[in-house]
Amino acid sequence: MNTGAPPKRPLLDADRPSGRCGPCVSRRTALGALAAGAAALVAPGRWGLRAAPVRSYELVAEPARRSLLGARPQWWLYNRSLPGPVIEAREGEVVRIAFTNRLPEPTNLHFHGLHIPPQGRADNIYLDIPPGGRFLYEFQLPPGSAGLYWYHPHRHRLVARQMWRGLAGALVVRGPEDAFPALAAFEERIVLLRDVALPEGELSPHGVRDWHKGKEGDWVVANGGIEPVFPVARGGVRLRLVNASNARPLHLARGDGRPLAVAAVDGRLLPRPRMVASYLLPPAGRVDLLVPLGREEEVPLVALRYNRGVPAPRLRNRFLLGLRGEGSGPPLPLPDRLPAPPPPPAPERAPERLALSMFFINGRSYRRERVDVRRRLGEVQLWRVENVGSMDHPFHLHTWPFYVLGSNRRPAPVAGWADTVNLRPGEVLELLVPFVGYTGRTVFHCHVVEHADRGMMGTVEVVEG
Ligand SMILES: [Cu+2]
Repeated sequence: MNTGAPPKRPLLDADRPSGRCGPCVSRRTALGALAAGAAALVAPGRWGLRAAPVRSYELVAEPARRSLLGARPQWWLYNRSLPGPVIEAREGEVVRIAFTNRLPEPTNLHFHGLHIPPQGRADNIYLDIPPGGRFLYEFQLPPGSAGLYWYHPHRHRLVARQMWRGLAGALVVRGPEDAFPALAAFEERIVLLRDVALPEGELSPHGVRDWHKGKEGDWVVANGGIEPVFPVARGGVRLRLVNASNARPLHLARGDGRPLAVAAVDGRLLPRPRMVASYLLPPAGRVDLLVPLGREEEVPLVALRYNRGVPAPRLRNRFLLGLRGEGSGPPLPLPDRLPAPPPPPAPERAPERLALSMFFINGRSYRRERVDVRRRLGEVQLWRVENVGSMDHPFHLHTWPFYVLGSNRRPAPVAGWADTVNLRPGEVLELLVPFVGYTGRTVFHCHVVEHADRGMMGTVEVVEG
């Protein structure tokens, strides 16, 4: 059983994520090692692979100036890029990320949505990588994990400010589903969306009310640009969107009034494209849209108004991005079915009830040393999550994707696999959570990251059965 224990091999200075860099490898040497790593093989994995190829990346979190909306604000970025670079690997491969913190405060990485160990060198949110520190992340992508994910900081109490300053990037896992012909025919475009506010040319600092409501901006940036238009050469595009906003849900629709074809939620395919008039993409959520396009056809993607229960700054750009057909053939047909992962088996125990309200889950504020939910490896559990507060709270569980069964509200969210679901005030959601694959401790929380930083988070621990 893989419990996420770190591999027993010398790795940069990763065992000592401290600012004091004793046997620190120089940047040049590290880069050389990474280049060599691209062809390296690791020991046999838990899936009986004889050897797994390694995908190596280097990520540096650091302050950087970058132009936007006529200003040149100071951001905190990965590799000085807005958004951070796309991390891409295949199921079964090992992802190795040499991470350096050049921020003036501690940070770490969370791999949002990935089913990988919640400890060791994988999705370990308890790491505290100080200024000047380095860490080598390393994890193997399990079978069935193909999909769209993203990475961002998860150092408790510092997440909201670090994300607001720009730290986020997409992560895509390739798998057999990507070769499914009716899907593979579509061109792919990964777009990370987030809102910003640049009063006086700099990112606005968090104010008291921002911690209460969650911080929102008045512009939405798409892959670092305002209202980009993407050419589509193949007769259609699989538009893969990440909402990397701190708090703003994006109420997506086509600007031409036609329905959206939703092919995947949180990176996981649906059994067939679902046609909807609009789609609410909560903070941290992902959605794959299929957009067939004829030659010279243009499809705008817009954000409709949405009331999440608190006053929000009005968006200055309702137009988020455009798609322009530049292919020579006719628009692609929508697939009539997709290779969706099957639902989990029925639950084994009485439901776990979680009540969400401002800064609390079940009336308690987060404490790192307290375990709120303890489960045995292999159990499938029904979670009944209720929003007893007065504003929307998007709920996220690390490590174990869940299956949305239903809601007491209409329209109900798309039933199926997810890792982040929005709850309206008064809404009760039923989720099936299979605690499979890994033991260990991690968190569930509201993904209005200001709320999580202020304690709206709990701990789940999965122990050997
Ligand atoms: Cu919240």
